[in-house]
Amino acid sequence: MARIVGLVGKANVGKSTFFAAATLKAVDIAGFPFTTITANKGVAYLRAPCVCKELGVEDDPVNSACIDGVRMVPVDIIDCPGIIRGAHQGKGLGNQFLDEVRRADALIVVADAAGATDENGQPVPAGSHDPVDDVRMLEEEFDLWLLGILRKDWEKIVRTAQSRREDIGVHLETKLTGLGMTRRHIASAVDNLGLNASMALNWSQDELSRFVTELRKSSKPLIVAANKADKDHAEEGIERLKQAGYEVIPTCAEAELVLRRATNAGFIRYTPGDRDFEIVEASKLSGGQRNALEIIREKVFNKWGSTGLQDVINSAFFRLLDNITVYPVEDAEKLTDHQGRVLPDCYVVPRGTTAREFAGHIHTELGESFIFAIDAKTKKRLGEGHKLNENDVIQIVAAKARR
Ligand SMILES: Nc1nc2c(ncn2[C@@H]2O[C@H](COP(=O)(O)OP(=O)(O)O)[C@@H](O)[C@H]2O)c(=O)[nH]1
Ligand SMILES: [Mg+2]
Repeated sequence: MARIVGLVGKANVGKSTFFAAATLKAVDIAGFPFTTITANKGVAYLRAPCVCKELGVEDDPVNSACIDGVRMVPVDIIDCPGIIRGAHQGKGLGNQFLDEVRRADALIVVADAAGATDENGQPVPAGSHDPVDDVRMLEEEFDLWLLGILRKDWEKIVRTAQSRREDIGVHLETKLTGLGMTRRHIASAVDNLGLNASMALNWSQDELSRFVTELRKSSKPLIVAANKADKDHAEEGIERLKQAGYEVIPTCAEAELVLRRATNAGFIRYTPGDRDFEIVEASKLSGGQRNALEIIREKVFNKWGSTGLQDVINSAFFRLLDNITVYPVEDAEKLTDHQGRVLPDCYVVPRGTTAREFAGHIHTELGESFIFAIDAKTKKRLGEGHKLNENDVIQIVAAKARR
């Protein structure tokens, strides 16, 4: 429902460190029923202002956590295998890489901003490799792979569409659904390029290539995590990435991992996304630990404001995927579930989700037997087609009550 974000990039940029940090429970969350965790799929958390503040109530969260009015809401992310040149021909873990990426709805491209690793992830002097190349390689490999898939059946697809006088989108969609690409993505790619879909057989190789690139951009939007921002020469790399037109956020995955571990050990107080941390009991820390924390403060917080991880995750889910947070309740007056817990859950859903679709997200039966919804803030009745807004608190009234 909130869709999935994939962590991608070449070897040794810090993808696994990012994944470990992002999925390390920094908060206590009772249960999150609809997530299956596999080897490289995990639960990360979005940071959102909790509606409890706005409503002036004390909440009792279940599927998420509320830390001083900040909701940490679970979302799915996957750590994809490293990509190398030639991946589209199956080089390295190419096939595995593309199999993971096809599941992702948006990508966080982790890059080595310090430019201290070459194309294959081998160490080189800092500043000697341009991180822009790494993002480009990923885009190029993906595009070549997609082009290969499309070329295979291009004539057949286009001829079928033309003979039936149907839009190519209809036939392309069947071919591309497994890649997370829909008719909407196809149509927007055609439109953005000003191509004529009914003349698709006459598209030049160049037009087909540009179509593929546009399709990737609309179906797998990306943001760059300019990682290792704590290292020398990182500013240069970050500047280059920005100049190249990418949406870039400086990150320090390693620092975030240290901070979450220190939080869990009770050494510091820190909520992911905070712009500083507080040492709880300095006497508990060894000299080395205190030193490490001071370095993080100096090289990360004083320089960049935060570790950047939370900003990247939030940007991917809220901006790239245009999701909103919505709070389901079973009693719109008391704002509770059937156990009397106030604002128990917070869901991340695409903007434009209707009241009935939201009911279906909570429980299939609830969607099927939907009668109407109640906006707990205004107490107004909402019909099935009503589009929900950010931070709505919604009661679903259905024929078959959820047990
Ligand atoms: N200085 C610095 N090193 C980092 C950072 N993130 C990861 N690393 C280091 O980079 C190396 C590669 O990290 P890893 O997560 O295994 O990269 P992956 O191959 O992309 O999954 C490891 O030695 C990490 O400790 C960071 O933000 N700053
Ligand atoms: Mg890794």
